[in-house]
Amino acid sequence: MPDMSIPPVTPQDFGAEILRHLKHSLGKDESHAALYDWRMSLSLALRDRVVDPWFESTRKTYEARGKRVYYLSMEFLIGRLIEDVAINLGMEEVAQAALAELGQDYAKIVADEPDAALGNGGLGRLAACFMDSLSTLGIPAYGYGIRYEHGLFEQHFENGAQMETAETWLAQRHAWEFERPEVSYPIHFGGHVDEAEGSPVWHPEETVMASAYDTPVIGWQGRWANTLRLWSAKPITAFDLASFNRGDYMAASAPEALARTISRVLYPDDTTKTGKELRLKQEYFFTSASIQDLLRRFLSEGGDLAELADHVAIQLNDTHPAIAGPELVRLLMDEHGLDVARAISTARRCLAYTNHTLLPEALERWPEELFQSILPRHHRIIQLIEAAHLADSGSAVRIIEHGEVKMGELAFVMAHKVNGVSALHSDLVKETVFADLNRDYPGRIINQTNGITPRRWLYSCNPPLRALINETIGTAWPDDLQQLEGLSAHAGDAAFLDRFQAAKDANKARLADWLKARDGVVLDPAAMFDVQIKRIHEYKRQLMNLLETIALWNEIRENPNGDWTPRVKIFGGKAAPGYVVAKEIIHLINDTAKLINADPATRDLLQIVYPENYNVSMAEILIPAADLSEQISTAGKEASGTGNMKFALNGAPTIGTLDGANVEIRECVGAENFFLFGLTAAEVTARRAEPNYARRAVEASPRLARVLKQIESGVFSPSDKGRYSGLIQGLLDHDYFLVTCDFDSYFEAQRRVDTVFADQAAWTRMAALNTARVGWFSSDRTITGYARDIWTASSLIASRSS
Ligand code: DL6
Repeated sequence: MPDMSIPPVTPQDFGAEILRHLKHSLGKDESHAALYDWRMSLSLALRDRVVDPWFESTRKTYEARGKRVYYLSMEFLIGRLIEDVAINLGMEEVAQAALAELGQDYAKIVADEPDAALGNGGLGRLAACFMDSLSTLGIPAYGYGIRYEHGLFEQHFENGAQMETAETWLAQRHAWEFERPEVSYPIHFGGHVDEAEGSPVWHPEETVMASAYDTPVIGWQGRWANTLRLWSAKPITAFDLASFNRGDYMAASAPEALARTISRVLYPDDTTKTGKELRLKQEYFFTSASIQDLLRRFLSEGGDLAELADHVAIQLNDTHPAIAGPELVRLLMDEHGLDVARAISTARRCLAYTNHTLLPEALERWPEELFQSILPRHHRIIQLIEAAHLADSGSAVRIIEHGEVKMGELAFVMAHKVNGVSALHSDLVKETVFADLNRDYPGRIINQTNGITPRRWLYSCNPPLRALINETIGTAWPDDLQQLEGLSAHAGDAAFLDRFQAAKDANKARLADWLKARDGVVLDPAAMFDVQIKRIHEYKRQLMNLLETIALWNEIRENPNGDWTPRVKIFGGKAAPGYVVAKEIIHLINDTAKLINADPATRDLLQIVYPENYNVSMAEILIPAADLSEQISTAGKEASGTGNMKFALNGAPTIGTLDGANVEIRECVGAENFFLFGLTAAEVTARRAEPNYARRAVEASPRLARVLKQIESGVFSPSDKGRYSGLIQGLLDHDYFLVTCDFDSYFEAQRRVDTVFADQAAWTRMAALNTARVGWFSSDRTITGYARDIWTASSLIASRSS
């Protein structure tokens, strides 16, 4: 039962609330209102209903004087919020009916909302799911991040090649946030540190203000609401009047432009570093503001710094906020007079760090010179932290080494717990990147397998399946997802399976309609929808998927009367603008699609579709419609994956390697309901040690050799025959991600998929068992684990005890 009851409202009354906003907030009457006006009025009317539970949650938190969780993340990939809020408030039907009575189309209004794309991919979307779960579970929490003016770039294809343009979600007013001009903190950069008097004084060269914007995050049934506080950079003086009066208008606006640069753009590159100095400034900017803010809150409640860790849990989402350790130590020492040992131990008891990748290029390291020039005081503090760490633990691992500041090591040393994001990944964290630190600090590394919020990733995005589940096992599953296991008992029931398939078919039809309306692309809903959506990266191996597609095309052409399973291969995802190989892969997919989709011999059996500008909202349409989930990364490289969980939950069996959370998904759904292929992580390492492994794999596979030759010789790029010769030579010379070695095994697994798919009853049963058995992957379970094992934080909802 909801802990805080939301007053029920009739469609008529809610309609009146929408009209009130239309008139008083938007200044429009019904006859002149545009789609934007209706969307804003609906959003504001919904937001109004979040405010009371939000205040009530804050009041209870103050009263309880318990622990607050602070989740620091450079990225929150939120997506749209209208549907999310309506569903969590239990108001979806009321909102639909209210708008219908006003002659408006709810679905059209929902679709008009821009995606808040303040993240690159998995890490940012995980942070958004965690915020949803923290509120659902009633754990007092703040999410802290950056209010980027421009979220992740928009992707367009020009003759098949990716082009990027700036994303503009804030071009229109953002309905959900509350600006807090009174909550702002100075953030300093550069300058020097004066140690002459014994107590160091930082004389910065540059200062900007971090200004807060709050978005309430409402949990399931409106029973709790936490805050997502995003920081925007502002100048200390908005405008240089003297320059203006001299006629130098550029100089007059320079302070504002400079400050705003810091929160202007989300870095579109989650694995390589660009714009080093600005990126470091962004990291320090939001981390410092967040630490200042949480300290102010703690002290304003009369807190004693000796007890800080009893009230404050700070989770670092990757190394991006790793400067939190030195910043907290700085504030405790320089502003509150703690000695260095106490400052470090206090900070460490508050801090924990989540590692999301083993890719060496994504483990942040800053050139020491650059670091010192921007954060001179922190540089000195890191030296103190390093000295304490070396002395106390006997470790030989340095934080500053070879002229670099190593943020992974810094985050590790300053955290009382470090976690990986799947069982396999956490083991590999222990064995590889942090092997020495794991030995020096036994027990510090733990695992918390990722999860996804079932509210967005089933309840909201898949209405037909939601309805079937409600009818079959009742309505208590959205915040107790393991209840889905109750569906297993129906997996032998033909009538249930027919309805399960009907739900899938309805989602496929919805996708087909959407794509036709958006891109003019026509899909055959009877074909298998085989979907790979994620960032484009060599380790995720979209290229292997494409090679298999071409091999299949060859074989269909050779045997056109064979018993083929019609397939639509759907790709979605963006490449970092500077990632040349990933962009080549996109181009190749589009070039191949052009040729294959036009081939009359195979057209009814094989189609490639790559809708541009993949984002959260597109995922919400694609995932429920997928028959098959492609999770085919090189084993040992995908830390967890969360898309894999979303597909399985929506009844799409996985074709995948033993990588990341695939391993645990397979254990849950059963090996017989998962299409496994490929080398294991240990075999990958061993294979890399063999000479010429790629060329040997190609020699052993005539099917693969033929495909590579076709691409290299320009079959798919007739106007520029050499376009892909570098890509193919690269594969033969240094196929680091073992596309060539796993190809045959993948091709065979796809044929097993074909066979099962042809037996519709068997396939639907497998799909239904996937849905039934992945309840464990709810982010509520993950957050319960963090609360128990890392934060020792409790739920303040009466019936819960996380
Ligand atoms: O933990 C969330 C997500 C994982 O599911 C993915 O497997 C992993 O690739 C992703 N990692 C990143 C790391 N980027 N950096 N730095 O996004 O995290």
